[in-house]
Amino acid sequence: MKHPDGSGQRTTAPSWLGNVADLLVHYIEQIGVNTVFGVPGGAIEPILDAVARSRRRGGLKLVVARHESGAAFMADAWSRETGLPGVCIATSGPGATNMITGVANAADNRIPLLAITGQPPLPLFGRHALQESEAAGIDIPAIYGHFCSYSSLLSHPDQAEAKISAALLHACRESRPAHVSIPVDVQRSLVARMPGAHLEVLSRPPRLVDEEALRKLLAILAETRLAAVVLGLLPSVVMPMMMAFIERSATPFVSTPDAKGLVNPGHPLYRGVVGFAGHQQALDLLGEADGALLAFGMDASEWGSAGWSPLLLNERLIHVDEQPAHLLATPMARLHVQGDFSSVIARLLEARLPETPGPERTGQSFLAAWRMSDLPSDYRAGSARVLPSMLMDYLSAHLPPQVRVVADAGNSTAWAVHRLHVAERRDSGRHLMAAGAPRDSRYGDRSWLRVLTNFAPMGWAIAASVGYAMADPLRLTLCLTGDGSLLMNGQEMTVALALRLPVIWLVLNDSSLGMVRHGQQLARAESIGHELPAVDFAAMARAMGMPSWRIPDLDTLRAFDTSVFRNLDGPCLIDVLIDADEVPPIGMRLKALGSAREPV
Ligand SMILES: Cc1ncc(C[n+]2csc(CCOP(=O)(O)OP(=O)(O)O)c2C)c(N)n1
Repeated sequence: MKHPDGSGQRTTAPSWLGNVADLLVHYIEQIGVNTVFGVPGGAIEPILDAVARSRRRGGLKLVVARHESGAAFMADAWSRETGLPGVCIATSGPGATNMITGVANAADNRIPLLAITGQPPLPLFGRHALQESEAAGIDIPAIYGHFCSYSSLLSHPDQAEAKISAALLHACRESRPAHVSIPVDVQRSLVARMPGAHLEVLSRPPRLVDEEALRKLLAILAETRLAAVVLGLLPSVVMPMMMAFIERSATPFVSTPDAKGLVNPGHPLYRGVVGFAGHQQALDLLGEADGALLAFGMDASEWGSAGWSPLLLNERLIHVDEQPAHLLATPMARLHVQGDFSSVIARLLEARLPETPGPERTGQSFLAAWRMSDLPSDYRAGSARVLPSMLMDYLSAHLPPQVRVVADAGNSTAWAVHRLHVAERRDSGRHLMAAGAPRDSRYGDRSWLRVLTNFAPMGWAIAASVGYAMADPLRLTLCLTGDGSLLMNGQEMTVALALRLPVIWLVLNDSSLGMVRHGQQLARAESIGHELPAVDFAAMARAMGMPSWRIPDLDTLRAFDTSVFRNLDGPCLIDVLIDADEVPPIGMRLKALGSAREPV
């Protein structure tokens, strides 16, 4: 058999021969991953060589980010879209430290990721080799070990199979990042054994259900009124069953901010978002209705629970989740049901629970109530600039079917969660399947809004949009971001340009760190540190080679040619100079920080 590096070196037995880097690539491919994200460097050259060999066979694609945190954000988004672990690669030293924010963000949001870093050759350890990154230098395995489910240095080629498969299994089974750091000489070492692990089968988390807890749940629901269903970030594949249960039991439901994209905002039983920038209507439902609250996939974080609202987190709560970490956050619940979502929901559907109609079940749908109450009063007449609220209404009206909106940390998330209501115009994901995308897409085709509820690093959405678009280039990705985030991470836009990915960057340009500015004002704190220079981002995008538009006022927005939203030919940028004074819906965050004045 030919050596995988194409050198012509031949061997008779064994029938597989490659180096440690080839073995790493083999296992990454085995679990179905076809794209890896990274930034090159000397200490990972053999891994890139192995990726190049894989590419020639039609295997892995390498997407080169501009900063390693961008590579991790891209891998994170790619994972959310495909349901497979994301893979990001950085060289030793500064490459590995740059990647930390992206991997930590994935850890805090429980996204499966394999982070790979390089090291100088083993014999140079302890001698101040350039970018030495183990115990005698900047100890990268130890640093990553603080937030990864697995972090290990491969100090001998014979460890490769055990450690690479352990890292991938940890990532997949625990839905968290895992990390391996591989010295460059170990990467090059030959492995003369057939790869023996079967990760394609073993990496799937078992579909277990706590049967006793499920029986208790069915018994409670047989005799207790179900007041509301709370939807957290569920795998999109279970949403049809979930909605069947909600509709059959005629139960009003709310969503957390990150699950808003799974829901049709016009559904007659939907009552809005409970959580950061959420809706009073959602809290009213939880507060007024007596009976059980049945929550699925809720992480009970600050942003995901309206600052741990007692209306949600109380003894009426029955919490169903696949992840023990989510359940640990609700010790006040009446019942925890740990188990695979589709199995639990299937059992609820089989049980045919009695419907207990109440007045709120016939109440007004979220969108209808929203149109009647919030809309007119929020507008501030007379501003020539575009109000962010108005921009959201404009986007709600003009965005095409199947759009995927990715909102950045800052006011973009607040406005999108509170005010962007893209109607149910999505398909069933058939176009994804036609394009050969993985079938069991976890958060894939059904979610139109992607936001973070944990960690929330500025600029995540800019790089994440590249990862989402790589996973599904047949759908428009619209990135809502702020000028501060763009100045922090805007370089990643050039990756989308190089790959001609259909991403629109829409900048809410207010010449300030808007969330900080408004937060200080609302809290009557000192006004400090939020000023940004007035930047023409449309000109910046043109300098990068990207089509762009600048929208300085309302009239220009009204005249804007919305066919741009249907162009899937490559990335472009829309720089909207917004009215910086409209107050964003961020009061809940201030309450949690303890800096809110009453009322916010
Ligand atoms: C990496 C990082 N640094 C700092 C923060 C704190 N922070 C949260 S929002 C924000 C301002 C964001 O400004 P911009 O991107 O312009 O968005 P805007 O709020 O104006 O829409 C800051 C500094 C953060 N979340 N992430």
